Amino acid sequence: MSFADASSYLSRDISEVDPDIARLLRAEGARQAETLEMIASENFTSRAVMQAVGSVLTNKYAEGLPHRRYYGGCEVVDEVEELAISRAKELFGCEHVNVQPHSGATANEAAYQAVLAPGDRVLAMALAHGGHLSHGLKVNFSGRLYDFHHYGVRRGDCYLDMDQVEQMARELRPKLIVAGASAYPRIIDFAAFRQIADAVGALFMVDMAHISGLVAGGVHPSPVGIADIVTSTLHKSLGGPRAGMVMCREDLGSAIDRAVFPGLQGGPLMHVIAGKAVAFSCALTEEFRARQRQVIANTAALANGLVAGGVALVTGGTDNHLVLVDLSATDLTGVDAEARLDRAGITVNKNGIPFDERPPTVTSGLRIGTPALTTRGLKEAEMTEIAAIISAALRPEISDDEMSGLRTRAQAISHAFPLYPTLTSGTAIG
Ligand code: DSN
Repeated sequence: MSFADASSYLSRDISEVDPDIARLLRAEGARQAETLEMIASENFTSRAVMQAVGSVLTNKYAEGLPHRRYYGGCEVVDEVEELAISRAKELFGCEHVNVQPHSGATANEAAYQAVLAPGDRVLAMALAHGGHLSHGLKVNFSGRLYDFHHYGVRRGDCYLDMDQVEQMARELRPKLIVAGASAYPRIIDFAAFRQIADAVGALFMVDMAHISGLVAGGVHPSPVGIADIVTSTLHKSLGGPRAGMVMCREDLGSAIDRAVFPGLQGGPLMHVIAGKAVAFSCALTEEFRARQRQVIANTAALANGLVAGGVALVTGGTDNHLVLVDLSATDLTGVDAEARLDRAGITVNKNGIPFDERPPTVTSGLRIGTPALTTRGLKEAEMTEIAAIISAALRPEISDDEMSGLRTRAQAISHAFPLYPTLTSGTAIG
């Protein structure tokens, strides 16, 4: 192959090399821009993060830790990972952090592997009450390897049942207690969990994936310094690249590092670690903290508007970045409601609610979050209008004409807040 051929192979634009994928990137960019993205675990990351993730670092192998690698040529990526580590420590105030986990589930796997042996007993929140599959679902690695037991929320008000947590902890004497949720609209009292863990001699871990942006922004109590181990993703409320991380006490650091590599992963994704460093640096700014305050204000406005529109919410409201709509008293299922909002131009996900009588593939709930739209610049007034659109879309009788009127209203909002106006190709580079 001549140099000219190599240069052409390396430099051609994706639209030339792979028009199919190029078309789909443009289509997804348009979909994200044209609709109102309200999946509570999603966000819009910055062009700067996407530039790091789309960078030459994707070419580099760097198994090991900074200055202790199994490959040559790591002097630059060592600096990248050191920056990610020092910024994460500054942002969350943790003693030790491993920034290599590819995902939140892998971060949790590393945490378990560091402190548990297969068969050890763990107490965590039930998925059906808002927990996460990597917190011991039977078909997940966690439920297959470890002896998970689950606490939930109270039947009356659907707040976390700390009496049940304490009672189960005293009966079961778990080695580890896990707090953290993917569909819980209220503040989690980490100090109360710590007291229970101490009373029964358990380690305490928090998976703060959903709320890590709120924690970084100072609008949700931090579990760092309370829990022995804190795991997170980067791409939810924190707004970084799709990835995970583990923070812990200094004395657990080497066990966590060994669990990540060589325990679970091979080469770290250095391009994504660069994206994490960029995201941490953005999260250290006042602009980011103001945005997290706006997330809370926006979710409160959304909740108030939905309740005013006759929509029932699990716990009656929210303290954080999401609401959980309770459809159990209506004929609508979660599946129907998700489809209706899709037609109205609003993207959400069906979600089980506590004590749901419908199966997880159907559900009686919707989870609706505000981080992505807050990043896009929407404020309380738009949230009130969105709540009105959602309330109307969920009414028992709605005609096609009315639905298309709702879609026009949703589109008016999305057009007023352009997303990535300079990224028409759907990519950050070129
Ligand atoms: N699937 C994510 C969520 O939507 O909450 C959690 O991994």
